[in-house]
Amino acid sequence: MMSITITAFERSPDGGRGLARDTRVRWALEEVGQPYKVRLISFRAMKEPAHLALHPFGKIPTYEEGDLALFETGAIVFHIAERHSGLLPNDPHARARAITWMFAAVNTVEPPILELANAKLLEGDKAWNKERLPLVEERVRTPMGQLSRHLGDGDWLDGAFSAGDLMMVHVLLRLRSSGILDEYPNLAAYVARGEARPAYKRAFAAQLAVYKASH
Ligand code: GTB
Repeated sequence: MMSITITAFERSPDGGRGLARDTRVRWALEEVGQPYKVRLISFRAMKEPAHLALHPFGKIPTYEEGDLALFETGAIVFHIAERHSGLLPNDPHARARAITWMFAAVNTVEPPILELANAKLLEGDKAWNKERLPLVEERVRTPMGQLSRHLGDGDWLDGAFSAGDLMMVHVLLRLRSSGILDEYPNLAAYVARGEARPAYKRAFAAQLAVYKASH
């Protein structure tokens, strides 16, 4: 097995809460038991040619394994899940459904959550923000209510824990500080179930160590 190197923020703006997107890649690697190295990148270096050659959009994380270089956490976690056992079921239909949940996490649930984060972080000082924010929050609550109904009293989205749950839990974590996650007790418990996994704990501790070293 080739050695794996990912990139992460040199100084994460998330306060060490594991919200930057390297955490989901760390988590996937921990779930399948693959060791990895981390190259820390400054915001400036992220926009320079060397990093842009790895990540055309100038972001973290990236994933390097031999002469393979990947970006986009959905694709990286999918790659990890395909090459190692533990993150995708073997049954072809169950596997396709788990992959569907990975896409649902990044394509349906994450966009309104990001929009809410942006509305708070980047547009908080705009005169129209107070009027717009409730609309943005409602666009988060709609898929949250639907996801909550789908999950019901299940532990995971489709049977056993999969890469779909890994992506979804990490996407939902970003909502916790808004209070909206706790409006859906079964989703809050679902996220807590993800955070209780030993692999998540190792990933969280590793990103926290980077944060502490930089602050
Ligand atoms: N779709 C891409 C993926 O999933 O890989 C998105 C990658 C992405 O947006 N990366 C962010 C980045 O590099 C880091 S995670 N941003 C730097 C830039 O664009 O210049 C985003 C993030 C930032 C801060 C917090 N936080 O403070 O809580 C959480 C998440």
